[in-house]
Amino acid sequence: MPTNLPPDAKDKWAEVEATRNPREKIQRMQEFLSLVPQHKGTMKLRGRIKKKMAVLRKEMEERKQKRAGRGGPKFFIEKEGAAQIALLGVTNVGKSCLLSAVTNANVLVSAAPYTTREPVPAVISFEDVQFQLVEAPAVMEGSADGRAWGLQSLALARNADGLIVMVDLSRDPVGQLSLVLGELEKARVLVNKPRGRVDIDRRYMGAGLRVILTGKLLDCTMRDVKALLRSYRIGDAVVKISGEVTLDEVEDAIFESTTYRPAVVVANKLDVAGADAGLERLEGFVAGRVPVVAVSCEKKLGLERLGAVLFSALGVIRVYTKQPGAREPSQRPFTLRRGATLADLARSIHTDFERDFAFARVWSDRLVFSPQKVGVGFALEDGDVVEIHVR
Ligand SMILES: Nc1nc2c(ncn2[C@@H]2O[C@H](COP(=O)(O)OP(=O)(O)OP(=O)(O)O)[C@@H](O)[C@H]2O)c(=O)[nH]1
Ligand SMILES: [Mg+2]
Repeated sequence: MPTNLPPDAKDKWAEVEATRNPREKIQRMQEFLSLVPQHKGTMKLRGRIKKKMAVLRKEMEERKQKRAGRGGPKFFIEKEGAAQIALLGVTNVGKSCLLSAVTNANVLVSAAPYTTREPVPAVISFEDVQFQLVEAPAVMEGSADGRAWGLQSLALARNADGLIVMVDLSRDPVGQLSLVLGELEKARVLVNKPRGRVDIDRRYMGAGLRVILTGKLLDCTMRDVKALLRSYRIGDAVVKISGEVTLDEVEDAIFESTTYRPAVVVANKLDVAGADAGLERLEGFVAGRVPVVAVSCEKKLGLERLGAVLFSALGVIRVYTKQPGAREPSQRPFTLRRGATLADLARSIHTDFERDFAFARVWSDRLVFSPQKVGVGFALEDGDVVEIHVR
């Protein structure tokens, strides 16, 4: 639905974007809200701006606490391993129990609600790769509006490479999943690949406006897009549009971009009576949109499948490098994302490697001739053995 904002509201938003100081930014946002007409088309927008203001307020509070030496809550956990996975769910579904079952993290499992109040990082292994699993404090109704530590948990999800949403099969798993997905959506995190996406990268003054269209505009022309951006005084930016996108979606991206995070639903407490019926309802609701893994963390049932499902959902591939002339490849793989090329591999080994790259030899069962001599654009797959030759 179009927001049909009046020009003075759009001008005000340009002011918001230009303001760096958080206190002033909140003030400008408040002014912006007072200029937004109250109708159905602006309802979502108003909600989102209020959320943004809540995030800014929390961040200011956090900084104040840090200065006072009281530590304060953690929004980010430094990444380790092939990917960082945020473990989310309402309270008491067994998130800590999963950590204690599959990692060596020292966490408290308890029947009391809201036991975990700070993010807990841990390491989970699958074959020869390691992922970082971070238990987020419980998500609840209102998390995205700043209730309790909700904003931290959602920031964790936004910053992670993938998500596990855990539900308890003995207590309305569909309701729990909808609640968590709803809060994620309010925080602009989607678990299903959107049809298209818009990225607005604001640049310095005088840089000009460049719109790069690799997808398709569904209900408008390039001229409409530029006119819309200009009406918000966005004159210096690189705007990338891929997939299929509507003009409303471009307008949406002006306020905040949406992120997509691959997710796996872990359905816990399979051991409890009635869990089977819960699982059936859950699978009906999910309808194949994301993988569902049924487990019992307490009885250690079904957990052996988790690593492989995460590995495939995250699109991780392993590549083993070999020194020219060596007989065996390295034991420890480089981990990359599906679709990565030799250029990506070379870059992740060393920046010089990409510059000096001459050719590579790749060993794989999928190749007709193995080893095959290939160039820098060659698309790698899981299990490839690669020997890079430099100039
Ligand atoms: N029957 C059964 N109980 C479980 C299972 N996994 C966890 N529990 C119980 O569920 C309760 C909550 O477990 P936690 O792991 O602390 O839950 P959490 O999701 O980390 O909860 P908070 O951190 O408090 O939000 C505990 O009493 C666990 O013993 C399971 O597979 N089966
Ligand atoms: Mg916990």
